[in-house]
Amino acid sequence: MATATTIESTANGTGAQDGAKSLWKVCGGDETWAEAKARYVKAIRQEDIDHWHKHGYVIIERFLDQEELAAIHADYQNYMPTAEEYQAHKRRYNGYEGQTWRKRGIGNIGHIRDEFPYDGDAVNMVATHPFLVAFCERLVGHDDLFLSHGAIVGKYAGKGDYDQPLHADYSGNTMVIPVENKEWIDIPMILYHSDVTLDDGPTFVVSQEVTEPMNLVADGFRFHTREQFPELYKVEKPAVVPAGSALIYNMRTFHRGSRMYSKDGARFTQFTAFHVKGVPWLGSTTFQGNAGSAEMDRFLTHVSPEQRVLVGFPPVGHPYWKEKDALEGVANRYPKMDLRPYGGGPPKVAPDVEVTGIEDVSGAPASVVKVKKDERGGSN
Ligand SMILES: O=C(O)CCC(=O)C(=O)O
Ligand SMILES: [Fe+2]
Repeated sequence: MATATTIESTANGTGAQDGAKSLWKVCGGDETWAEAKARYVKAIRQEDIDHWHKHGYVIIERFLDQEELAAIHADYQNYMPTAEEYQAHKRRYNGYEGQTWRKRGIGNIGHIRDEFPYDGDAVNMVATHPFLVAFCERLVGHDDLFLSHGAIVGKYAGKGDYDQPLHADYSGNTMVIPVENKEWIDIPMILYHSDVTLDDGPTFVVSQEVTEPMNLVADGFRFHTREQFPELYKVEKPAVVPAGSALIYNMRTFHRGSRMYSKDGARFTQFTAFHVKGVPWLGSTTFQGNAGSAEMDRFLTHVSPEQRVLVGFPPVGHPYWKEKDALEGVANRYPKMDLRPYGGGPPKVAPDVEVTGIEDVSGAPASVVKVKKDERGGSN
């Protein structure tokens, strides 16, 4: 079992657990995005911002509350087994990797991974959680951000060896190397949806106070092994955290996944990142290619206009909405979307009405065809 000192715990939760509103009450309509973000802005502590600047990472404990976590776990079950299901049906799941495209020929590494967006409001909302967005806005000093990626990951005791060498994450996220200039920054995060003890394969992190003087980002290698850099492994610290916490780090921050020692546990995490908009070498993903999927339709119709902007939707007030057919066409494409903020009309159909749409092979108009859920087409 690992024995390193854990990252110092600062009781820095967002107050969400004190009865404040859960995030999907935001989309439920009793709080606007701006109000929710303002609430979370107040929860940001200067010492956490300072910690991130000094060390290249910060742990925020319990930014999610129990209600949010319960809904997140329910969504995960659409994509991957619980720890108990995995233990009871190992043969069924042993080769299963999830539906991620991010395999890059590295073979089965034991975890299960699925990419954003999802058929699940909780995991969709967490990827663009107002606290995370507010925190990144504070780090960069403006709100011109874009979601870089989102992924849900399950690691299961016995399914794989999750021990990694120390690395920075940039190699799969940019074609160049991340520089120190924060004008061009991509800010990665790991969200822990289950408790992480030393036995559950905590993420280990090394302070940039140690790594920056060594110039490790510029040496051309992703992985920095224990044999080559024993001094780094002496000062790495494990992120031992309660469920609902986040590790917010930097593409120059050295960290690693570690071995699971528990006999039957599972560790559920979500990887997200936000990058400064308009910088072509930042961000691993564009989400325009997800357009027309049931998952993207679900995300777009259930979130606020501000969250849509994070994945590449035109903002409120943009000249796009004045173009001929724009409002009408988008309303027909997404009959559940409220286009009033853009100058259009209210939703054409109620949220619980099942509709097919432009991707439907029958070619039926989006707003009039009712189908059973399991017959649903790819897009509203
Ligand atoms: O799962 C973890 O704790 C970290 C994994 C990681 O750093 C990676 O896969 O790049
Ligand atoms: Fe990593």
